[in-house]
Amino acid sequence: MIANEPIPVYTTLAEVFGSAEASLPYAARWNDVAKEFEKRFGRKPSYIARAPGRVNLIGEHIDYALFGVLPAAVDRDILIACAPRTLLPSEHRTEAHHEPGAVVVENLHPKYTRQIFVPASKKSASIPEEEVHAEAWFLDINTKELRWESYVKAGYYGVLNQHFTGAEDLPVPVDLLVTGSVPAGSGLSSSAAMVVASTLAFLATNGKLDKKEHILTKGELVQLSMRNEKRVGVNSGGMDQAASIMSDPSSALQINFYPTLAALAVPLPTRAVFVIANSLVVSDKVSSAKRCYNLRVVETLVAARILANSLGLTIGEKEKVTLREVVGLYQGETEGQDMGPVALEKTLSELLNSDKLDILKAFGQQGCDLGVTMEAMIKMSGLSKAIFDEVYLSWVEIEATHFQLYKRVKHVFSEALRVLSFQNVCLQGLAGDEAESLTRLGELMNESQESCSQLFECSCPELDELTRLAREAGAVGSRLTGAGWGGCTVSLVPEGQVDAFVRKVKETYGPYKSLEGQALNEVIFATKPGRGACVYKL
Ligand code: NG1
Ligand code: MG
Repeated sequence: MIANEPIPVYTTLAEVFGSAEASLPYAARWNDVAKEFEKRFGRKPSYIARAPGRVNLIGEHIDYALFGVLPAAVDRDILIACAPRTLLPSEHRTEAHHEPGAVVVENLHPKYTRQIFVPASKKSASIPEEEVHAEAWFLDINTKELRWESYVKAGYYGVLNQHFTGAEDLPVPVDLLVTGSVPAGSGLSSSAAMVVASTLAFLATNGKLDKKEHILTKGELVQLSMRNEKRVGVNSGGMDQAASIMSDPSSALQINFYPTLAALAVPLPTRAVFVIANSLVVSDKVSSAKRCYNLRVVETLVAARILANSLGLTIGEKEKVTLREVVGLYQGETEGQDMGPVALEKTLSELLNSDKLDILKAFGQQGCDLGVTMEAMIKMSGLSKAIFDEVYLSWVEIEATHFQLYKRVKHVFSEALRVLSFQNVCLQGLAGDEAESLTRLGELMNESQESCSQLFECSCPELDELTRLAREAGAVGSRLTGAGWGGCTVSLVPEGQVDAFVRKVKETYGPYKSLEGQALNEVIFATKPGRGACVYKL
């Protein structure tokens, strides 16, 4: 079980990369960040925490409905060089960065300026009793706009509140230096890479990673990082953190979230090359969350309850049931049980091919599904307005006049089926015929793109165009990857045809026309599955 493995802590770069030879192309970057840390903070770093970005091959916007997904880590990553500072006696703490748990964080990229922040301890502060939440520490995170340090703070939040609960137990002050090669806002999950690396950096500098009583596992780090990332204001599922932490260089990673987090390595056909191409439209998920990402989370959750009602299933009034759970209850699965892929495939197909989802439609005068209004949606949920608000709206800000429940569920169920089919092809091959396997995988990716674009409405004109051009340039399949609304595409290209493919896309996609050499390689490049997060102890 990958989830039960300990977080790797290495003491040489050869271990980090599997061999001294494999570490060669990367060593300069690791040495640079360590040297620069020493120059800026006057001592060597104690650790470098590393977390990679990921590409999602298939299974978009279904992780928060608790259906399985199939991503792989990429070799682009975030590195955080870090070291604790000695906590001075209280009379010598004359500046903010001397306080317990204070953080000084810098970034090698000049665009991201130095930040200093100090967590507030609710234990020591004179906060009225009723204001004290269950959590012991507070960090001010801006959830309205995208700020780089928010991800560093988010990673710290859970470490503070999970590991510093006793009154005597104080976090050390820490210095951090960040460098990243995952393009931001591109659907390759630079955000999860930042949160995971930050979580690891704070665990390591506080000596919490390999305590004698308890060695942290990959599964535990996924859970902690998932909760941490939500602090930034996007109610994301767990795909990115799981991929960043549990990936393996030999294969893609099938991640299941239900009934518990589990990951399985899925080998990819040997002739399959996945090429990432950036649409160059920046996807700012934080600022657009209320109209895009978080709205989709609410739509799929409310749809799950309405569907459950119409299927005659009993759901507790305050329960935020997911679509995966509804499918399980419908099939007669008991809590904590997993019906397995064959039964899941059967149940999902049955629901999609019946008229059972029609309950989610709202027909307008022309007979087309216009989506339902807030009022109609509350009525359909069978809940009072007060309870509806509490369960579905109190924790999130959304903005919409109509909610597209039918389209969203149709996407989620069909996408979950495509993930199962994709895995089957990878695990069994199509009677050993590689060309046929690639064609089938490509078809599934194209169907996924169509569904993201038409049903889930998370594509954009540039992503639609770039995936179309990719197919014309020789990809057997092409789709957006990550949340969408901008960012990257992933295309499946048969081995040996990658150079010609890249050339053709460069000639036809407008924003690439003037790019050459390294600049072109920054926006369109082949990738293979990379290794998961680790800590390097210097
Ligand atoms: P990106 O766009 O890579 O951050 C987001 C979510 C995932 C998943 C995908 C859509 C975060 C951190 N991650 O990915 O959990 O829902 O969108 O499949 O927001
Ligand atoms: Mg992200």
